[in-house]
Amino acid sequence: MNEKEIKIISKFLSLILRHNPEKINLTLDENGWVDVEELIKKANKKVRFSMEELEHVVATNNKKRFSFNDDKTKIRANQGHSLKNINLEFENTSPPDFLYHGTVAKFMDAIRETGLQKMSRQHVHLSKDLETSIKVGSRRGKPIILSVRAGDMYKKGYEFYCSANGVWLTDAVPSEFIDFKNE
Ligand code: HQG
Repeated sequence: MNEKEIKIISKFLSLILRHNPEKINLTLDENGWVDVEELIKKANKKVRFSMEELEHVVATNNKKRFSFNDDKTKIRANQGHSLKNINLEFENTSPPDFLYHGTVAKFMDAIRETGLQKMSRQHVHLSKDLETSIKVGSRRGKPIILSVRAGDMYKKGYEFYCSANGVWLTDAVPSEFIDFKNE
């Protein structure tokens, strides 16, 4: 498999495991898992891959987007779902004092007004390092990096989760906890 083929499979997995399993007539269980054999079989009409190729995509994915269960009979996306009612069994965890969010200028008025909202995802996504947040923001244009006083939020009772691939998640960030000085 070359990089291009790996990317096609990875994008397809994101679509199926986060957003639209019905596209290939699959349903995720309540914790977001699907049976690997069934996935490979049902994906076949759209994107063809073997178990070995799937293992390769999971292992090399730049953001560790997917995980197998222990015996590799099931697979799920680690975060990023737009599907509702998927319980990824996150545990409320104390975050670093500061987390970062990369965005772009056109959203700033709304963010000032309503804070960070989860929009179409299940959570607001935050990064522990600036570099990652710059990459996330750059997907949409010239990045603006906001720092979030996550430690203060946690002390006030807001919940934080760290996904299997190290993305910090929370329900919403009120603007009082956002440091706007970096824009
Ligand atoms: C913005 C990718 C208006 C927010 C990335 C962002 C990340 C608001 C956009 C992961 C807003 C939502 C997540 C408000 C936030 N009003 N706009 N109140 N609050 N926004 O893609 O954080 O490749 O859902 O700033 O690398 O950009 O999918 O979130 O620009 O890790 O694995 O609304 O997605 O990873 O966009 O990215 P997204 P995100 P994957």
